[in-house]
Amino acid sequence: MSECPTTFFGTVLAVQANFYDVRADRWDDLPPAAEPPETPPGFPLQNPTPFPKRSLLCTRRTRLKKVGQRVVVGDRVRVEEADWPGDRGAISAVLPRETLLDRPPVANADRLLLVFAIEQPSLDPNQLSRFLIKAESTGIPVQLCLSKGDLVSEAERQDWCDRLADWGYAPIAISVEAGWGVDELRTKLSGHTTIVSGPSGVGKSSLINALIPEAQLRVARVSGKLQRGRHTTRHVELFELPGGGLLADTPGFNQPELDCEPEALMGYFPEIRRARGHCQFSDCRHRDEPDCRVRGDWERYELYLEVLAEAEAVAEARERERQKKGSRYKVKAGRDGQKELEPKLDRDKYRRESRRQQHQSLQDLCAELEDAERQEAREAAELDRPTWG
Ligand SMILES: Nc1nc2c(ncn2[C@@H]2O[C@H](COP(=O)(O)OP(=O)(O)OP(=O)(O)O)[C@@H](O)[C@H]2O)c(=O)[nH]1
Ligand SMILES: [Mg+2]
Ligand SMILES: [Zn+2]
Repeated sequence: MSECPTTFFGTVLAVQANFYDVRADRWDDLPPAAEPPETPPGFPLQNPTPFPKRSLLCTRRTRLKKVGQRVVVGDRVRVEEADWPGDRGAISAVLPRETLLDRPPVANADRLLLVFAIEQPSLDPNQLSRFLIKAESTGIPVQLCLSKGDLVSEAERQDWCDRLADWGYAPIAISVEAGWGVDELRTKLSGHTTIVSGPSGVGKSSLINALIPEAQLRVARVSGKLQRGRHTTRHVELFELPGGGLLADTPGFNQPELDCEPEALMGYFPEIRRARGHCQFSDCRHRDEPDCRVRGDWERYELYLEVLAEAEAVAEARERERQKKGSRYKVKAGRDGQKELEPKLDRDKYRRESRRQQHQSLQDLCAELEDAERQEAREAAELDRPTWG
């Protein structure tokens, strides 16, 4: 197969240990190894793979490992030394990411599909709101889906849809069991890279199986008093939608951790985004500022105040920690005029210490400083990019 491309661009669909399943982006570049292997009549393939073959199992070049370049599901990558018959290739570069979700790690998603069951487990508006805030904080457009619609009356479904419309969302109600709503959702997701998320047991995997029968994801009965799922899904993988587009199932979780900045929070409420033009103050938190017109008569206003107070408490704690760290180090001018942090030393204690001890404690402090810097870099990186989950 000399005409096979040995270098191509593709998308990482799954990651298992140090192997990456990479799907080539363009079919027409690919080898005409299009014929399925001959099988004797009467012996159909057990698991027929689609032809022409389009994905390869790849490793990551050592150079990428050395510079700490991670490769995650959804990454667009360059593959070299593609060996099509041997099903091997090597990822040599990762293209810049459009988006990056942290937990689970997925790159380049442009849709978040938030699935909540109306019953089993019953829909908790507070929990849904927290998921929505978290989803909004990623900056990726959110589509809401109300699942297990067959378990309630049409009137109850409509009530939920109306209520969520007041919040600013346009949910799609579905029933995988009864088979309705799924087509509408398929049309919405076509051409997008979508992360399916939501609490455990709401039917995420069942929905993906309905959209993509080949996915054959495991589903499990919800159980116990809380009607929780069993966290059946444990790793992330992208599946191709028949009409184009990619879909990732994710493990369900029940309480998203909210760690957003207080001033960013209002941007995560459609109700506030809608009404912001009416508030005359540019830096208003819409709480007790006199004459604020955003404050008031919408359903989730109390929840907004509650989450705002939480976010402020987290921000204050973070600031206190930063100041504490700051007071342990002083800024001094380095040899090349650059500012450097130097640990402040307790003078009396310092004088009493032997040279060996001094050396030791400085080493400790340096290590501490390095740790603090690493932690700060981690925190900065975390704040810079969206996190989910
Ligand atoms: N009545 C009804 N049950 C459903 C529907 N969709 C899924 N279920 C059931 O809900 C249970 C949980 O479904 P899963 O698809 O495993 O849920 P999940 O969200 O993937 O759960 P985790 O992987 O734990 O996060 C299973 O017993 C499904 O059969 C539906 O439309 N109607
Ligand atoms: Mg699942
Ligand atoms: Zn205001």
